[in-house]
Amino acid sequence: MKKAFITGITGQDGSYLAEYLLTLGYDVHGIVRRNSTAENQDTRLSDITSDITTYYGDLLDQGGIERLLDKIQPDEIYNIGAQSHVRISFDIPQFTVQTNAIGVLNILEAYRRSCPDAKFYQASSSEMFGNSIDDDGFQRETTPMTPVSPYGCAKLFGYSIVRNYRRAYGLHATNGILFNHESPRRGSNFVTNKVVKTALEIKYGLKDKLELGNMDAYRDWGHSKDYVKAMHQILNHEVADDFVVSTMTTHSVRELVDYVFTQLNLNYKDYIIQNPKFLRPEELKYLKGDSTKCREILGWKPEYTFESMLDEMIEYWDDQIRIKKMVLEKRY
Ligand code: F7E
Repeated sequence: MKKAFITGITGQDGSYLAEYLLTLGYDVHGIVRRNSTAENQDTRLSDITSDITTYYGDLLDQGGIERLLDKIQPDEIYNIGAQSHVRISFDIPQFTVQTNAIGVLNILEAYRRSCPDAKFYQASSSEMFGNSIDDDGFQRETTPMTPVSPYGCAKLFGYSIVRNYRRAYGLHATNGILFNHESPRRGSNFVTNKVVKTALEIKYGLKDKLELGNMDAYRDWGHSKDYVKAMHQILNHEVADDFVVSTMTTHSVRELVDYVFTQLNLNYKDYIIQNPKFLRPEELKYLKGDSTKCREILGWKPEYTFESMLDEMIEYWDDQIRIKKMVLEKRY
């Protein structure tokens, strides 16, 4: 039975990855950060809590990670834990860099010393490209990386140190350069889930407006369930390498909003308010990833489209908001 160790196991990607690895027969271990309210911390893992082993741990605590890797001796390590919100990285830049850059170095050092024969996956991000675009309108593995946020700068360090450790120490250390990926498990302060959840609240009369930042940014949005399968394939490729994972299509935030509101028979123009609070000091304007390398070498391709991914989120939030409305009506 193969053993996997996952940081960020309580998050969107970590929870889907844990579920996927269980279906493949893995023994799944992961770390959870200590929080004063333990309740709700592992809600995304509620279906599998008895099938996995979790430990308290933190990417900033290199000694703790090393002791765990020593004890577990995993075959595969997935470093998905991070401060993952780009706008918030402008509010808490030092914490973001500690976690997303030094945290990667911490786990790499622990891996190198405790279980160097394991395979390692680093959650790298399309945010590392910043506003670089190749002449054909895509970003790919060879596109220059010029990040425009503390988050992107920290992720670029993580990506680079993984490549450095791969070459310097002969480790099987890989990077997945993942473009945006969403699901009903996405935090509701990311734009997809914020739009879907608020649109449903508007539909059920619980809210009357949606406040957004820049609606003219473009993103290449896929589904997290497709992307965790790519993580597993990247890590298990015989040669440690770096791969872009994307849908190869792009949509603006405005198109996203229009699609969701139209599905609910609403006109978004009646409800949107622009709030500068949600703008970023420097914005990444356009992402469209070329994942040809991943598709040709690993045989990966996404099953969800932009529309089917959003339809699933709409269905999920429709149930949640209907229940919330019923509870509120009973209470008052
Ligand atoms: O923003 C615009 C915002 O926060 C998408 C993370 O997973 O993907 C994600 O980062 C776009 C941006 O994701 C609001 O300005 C407008 O242009 O959903 P987001 P992100 O920043 O692209 C990358 C690949 C990662 O690696 C990250 O970890 O939507 N936008 N109005 C807004 N965004 C938010 N959050 N809230 C708004 O009100």
